[in-house]
Amino acid sequence: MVRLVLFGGEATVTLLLHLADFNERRWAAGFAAALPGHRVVTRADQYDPDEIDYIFIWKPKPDAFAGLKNLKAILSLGAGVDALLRNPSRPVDVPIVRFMDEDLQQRMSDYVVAQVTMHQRLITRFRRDQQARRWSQLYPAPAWDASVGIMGLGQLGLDAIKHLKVFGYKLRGWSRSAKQIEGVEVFTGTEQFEAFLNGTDILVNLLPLTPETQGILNYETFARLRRGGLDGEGPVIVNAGRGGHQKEADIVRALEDGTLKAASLDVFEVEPLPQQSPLWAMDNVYITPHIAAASSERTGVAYFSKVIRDHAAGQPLPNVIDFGRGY
Ligand code: NDP
Ligand code: OXD
Repeated sequence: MVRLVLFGGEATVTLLLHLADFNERRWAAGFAAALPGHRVVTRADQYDPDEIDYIFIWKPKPDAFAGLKNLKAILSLGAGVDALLRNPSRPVDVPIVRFMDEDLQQRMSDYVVAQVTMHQRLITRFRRDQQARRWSQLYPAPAWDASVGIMGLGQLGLDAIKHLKVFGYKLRGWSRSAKQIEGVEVFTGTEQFEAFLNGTDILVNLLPLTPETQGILNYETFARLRRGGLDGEGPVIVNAGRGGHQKEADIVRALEDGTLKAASLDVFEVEPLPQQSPLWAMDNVYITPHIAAASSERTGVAYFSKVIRDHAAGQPLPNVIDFGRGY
């Protein structure tokens, strides 16, 4: 049995799982196997809230943290922590560790590459032709004529850039702090946002949801994108950040009046996307149900078991959220 030293004495730690939309029992079994000698409980089990050292969480209920007075860290199954930061019962001084690994990056880059190549190859146009049984030859311009703008140059944005580069796209990126990325034209902060948009045909959102980025995918933003790119099939947006980034009424309006030519949306203001949403029926909208990049059970258990073991042995926590920045 592994025995861990916790704050000077030997102790067994207790991990509580609080997961929605994921198989809580299976993750718990994974953690129990990876943390021998420690206690792993789910919300369905009997436990004393005072004994919970760590909570592993996704889609927290409003009272998720009620009674958890001795928490040492909040472990987020998601890379995005906006829902955790908004949770009314969250103890505000307990550090949040978010998930991030190569597997998650690769999944997101798979999604981004699939959407970007689909739009650059004018699939929306050829689908319209197919529906009309129309044989209309148009040869899509090569990748280097298409300008892809990535909002958010963090763990996911940088990985997407790495993968898109291979295809030859003209790449630009936008972030809060200045950066130099080889082969990418980088824009910084609100003052350079318009210039970033002006040269973008395919706008990919990989920002975290914060008060500053809420609603950033709005009509004004769309109207600033480059017109006429992608053989007249641009501009296009791809949103894999959060639904709170997009104003869906603005997306519908922009698609209807031609300000946008197409949209790939993985996230929505309300999830599941309500039946009455007009987005469902628009043929230039490509909907996926928040599946762009799921956290892997295998690598997630390995990652957080190590976080717990290391932290219990006195090591610092990795990937801790900066409460001031909100991500
Ligand atoms: P990171 O924290 O690594 O990177 C965030 C990036 O956004 C940074 O480059 C940061 O700038 C930039 N940024 C933040 N605020 C602003 C701002 N106000 N203006 C300009 N740039 C800003 O995040 P990740 O790449 O790991 O993840 C991004 C998001 O992807 C997550 O928060 C989550 O919401 C979403 N996601 C979605 C998934 C899905 O399945 N749809 C799966 C996983 C994540 P700087 O570099 O200067 O700090
Ligand atoms: C995440 C997500 O934040 O899946 O990891 O949305």
